[in-house]
Amino acid sequence: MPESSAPASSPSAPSRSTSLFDRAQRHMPGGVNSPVRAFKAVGGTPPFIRSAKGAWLEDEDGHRYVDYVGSWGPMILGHAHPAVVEAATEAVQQGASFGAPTRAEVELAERLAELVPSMEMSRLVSSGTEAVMGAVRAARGFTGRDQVIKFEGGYHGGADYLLVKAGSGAATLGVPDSAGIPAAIAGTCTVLPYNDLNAVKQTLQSIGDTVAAILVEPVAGNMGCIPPAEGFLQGLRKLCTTHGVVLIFDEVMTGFRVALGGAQARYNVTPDLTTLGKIVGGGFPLAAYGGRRDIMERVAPSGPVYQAGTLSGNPVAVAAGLATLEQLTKDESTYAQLEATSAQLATMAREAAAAAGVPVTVQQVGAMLTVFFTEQSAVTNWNDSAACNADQFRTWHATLLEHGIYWPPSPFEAAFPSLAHGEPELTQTQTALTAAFEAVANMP
Ligand code: KE4
Repeated sequence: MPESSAPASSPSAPSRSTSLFDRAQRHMPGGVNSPVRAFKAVGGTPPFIRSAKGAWLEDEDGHRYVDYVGSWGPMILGHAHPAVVEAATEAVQQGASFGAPTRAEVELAERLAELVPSMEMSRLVSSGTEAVMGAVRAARGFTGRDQVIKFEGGYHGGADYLLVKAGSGAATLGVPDSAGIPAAIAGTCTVLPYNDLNAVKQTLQSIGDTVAAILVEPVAGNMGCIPPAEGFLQGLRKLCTTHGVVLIFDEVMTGFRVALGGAQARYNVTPDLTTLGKIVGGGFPLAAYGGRRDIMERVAPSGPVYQAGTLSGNPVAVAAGLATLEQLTKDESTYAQLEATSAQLATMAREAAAAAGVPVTVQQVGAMLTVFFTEQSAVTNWNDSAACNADQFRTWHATLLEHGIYWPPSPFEAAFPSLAHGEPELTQTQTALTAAFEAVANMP
């Protein structure tokens, strides 16, 4: 990360982020283009980021932060990785977008089928939301059924019928059931408690012949990091097969993060369809859905399930995605390194909390983790996560930020270490964690 170049604003003048946030709120809802960025859950002015490199962000006032948001997951290599910058630069010089088939899209579809074998066929889109919408529509078209089962606290993007008891920013802002969703649409979604296999079994026994799909985050990340209970994913697989329901793993967050082949590889459970996003685009607008050939062949133009997109398979985004996957697959030790860094961070948080006498539960799977402010020994579902101490999280987050650590600004998110996080970053993080937990311990 280059040394900060901006002259720090004088203590009395408002920071540049403050001035920009004031301007932003005049012309953008909440001053942001995605709600969680507004720091509503933690308060204060969100730093406006000017640049990033490796594990570091720099804001408009020249403040530098160790970044654990990583653009909400995509930046697993670290920011501005040379191979990704080179690939995207070369691609854009050949033209930004053609709206026509390209070689690179074929190469990425082949790569996805190789790295995620359940994705025999795939369709590229521009966001995780689109990928989930495409997968659900394919499942509905394939089964001729309407109902979708999701889990409370699960977040799958902005499709109307899925913004029901949703996690992530929707939960953060207290609108898990968004306004603007017609009851008839919301009624096509059945919401069950995460990790409750009996609830799924009973629901399928009563309405199974109306259920097109079960949509699940195989490791929950949008109510904090919550691993699947022993046998949960395997049980979903068995129940879906029994009832002719399409099992959709939403791996937009977990794909290439909890293992090279995603959660389905880590837990050895094969879904019928998978959605990918974030990492697969290397920070560019690219996502994908795919899976069983007999389902995906129903998608237009080979079948009657329509789905389209002007920028789907965008050549610059595909080049960045291919370069990212190449970096993730070139070294046998990549995922051991990610796991070790994340486990070290989790241990540091547990130790700092214990030293300050603050009860927390830290849950980590692969390169994602969450610090829950709770005395419970495990957080297994939305109710557990929602019961955590939001005030303590707020104080903790603000202190981390003061000490140059940019942690996800919501208790209902996961933190994302990258391959660029090394000893210098962890050392600064350890110091900040000590201060942050002491601040919590000293709360009135
Ligand atoms: P996008 O439409 O934001 O690309 O993807 C939606 C989505 C789908 N599925 C899962 C499991 C996801 O986590 C997401 C988006 N994740 C949030 C962060 N938890 C995006 C950040 C934001 O909303 O600004």
